[in-house]
Amino acid sequence: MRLSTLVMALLCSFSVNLYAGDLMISDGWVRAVPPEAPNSAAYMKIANHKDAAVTLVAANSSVAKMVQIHLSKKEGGMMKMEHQKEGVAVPAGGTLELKPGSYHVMLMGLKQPLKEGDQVKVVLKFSDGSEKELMLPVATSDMKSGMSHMDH
Ligand SMILES: [Cu+2]
Repeated sequence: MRLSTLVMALLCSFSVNLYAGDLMISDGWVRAVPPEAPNSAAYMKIANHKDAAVTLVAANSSVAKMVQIHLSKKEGGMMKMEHQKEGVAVPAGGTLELKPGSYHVMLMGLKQPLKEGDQVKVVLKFSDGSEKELMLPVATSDMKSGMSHMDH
């Protein structure tokens, strides 16, 4: 009995350490745009290691006047973007992928040009009160689609 209590305690502390991150963000990038472009978007994968769903409720960035979470969808043959006012849930144990043609963090009213090689700070806010501050590289969608042109 004593031993199993000890083992339980060890297991618990182990899992607390292992999942201290809870939300893991990877493969983040921001789309490079021409200098006159008013908007861009940030993409990333958000893995939720908690046993409860967490919602990405908001985001902000110093490079844009306004930041919204959008979903691109096809409607009547046209691509349309829909503001996700309630945020987007990341299921327990699941991953939310923000990618071109789907969910994205919309950077609206850019205050500066975004060119390849730049770094952009983006802060994500979640329903559990946590925030993630990211430094994301600016890249072209070509580089990220797996069809990069390596000939130059
Ligand atoms: Cu958008």
